[in-house]
Amino acid sequence: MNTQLGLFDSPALEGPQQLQLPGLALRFWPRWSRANTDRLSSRLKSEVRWKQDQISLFGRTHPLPRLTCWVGDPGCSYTYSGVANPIEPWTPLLQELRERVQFAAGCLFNSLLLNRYRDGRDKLDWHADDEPELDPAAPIASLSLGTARSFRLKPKVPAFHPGEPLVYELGHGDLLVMDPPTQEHWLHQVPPRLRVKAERINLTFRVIRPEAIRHV
Ligand SMILES: O=C(O)CCC(=O)C(=O)O
Repeated sequence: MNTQLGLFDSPALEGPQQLQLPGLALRFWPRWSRANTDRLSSRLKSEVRWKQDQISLFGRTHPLPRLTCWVGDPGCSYTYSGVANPIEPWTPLLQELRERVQFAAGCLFNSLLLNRYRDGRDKLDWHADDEPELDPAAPIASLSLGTARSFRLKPKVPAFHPGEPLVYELGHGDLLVMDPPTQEHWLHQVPPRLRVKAERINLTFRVIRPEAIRHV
């Protein structure tokens, strides 16, 4: 299939692999985006307005260990780790990605958080995407591009899944959808991998609750 942007030649047509555990529901399409993912990564690197946030920990300020960008429909602002994010508009490329991910996930998304891990030192600590402005009834769809990194999940209550965290090695073009009530009961992280020298970009499509949308 050729699109206006020519970035998707053969989107995966097979159904997702599904995993259900207490409080957790995942859908996973390995290599969901098969063609031109290198071009897609390089366009995202150059077209997205990446920013370096600072976080406060124990009274000291540190750079967030990754670059980020928050994209959304008007009024869809988002604050996490005490960082309020300016809303960037959808570019044609991000809009095309949104439409394709919506089709796979079966949900209309109004916002997107992009994370850019410059190398294996960049990381994301244990957390759930359960901030009050996010719609808890909507899935979160995560598209990975670039070098593979481990994505780990563990329950908030260990008895749900005793033992080691679940691990997905999220590689180039993989799509992982976290369905409700995963954010309510499970945490996830991207741990550091010091031997990794290459970049990874991750896009998480989200739904801001209508009541939380600020009309200006
Ligand atoms: O980089 C990833 O795979 C996960 C991103 C994520 O969990 C988040 O932005 O909350």
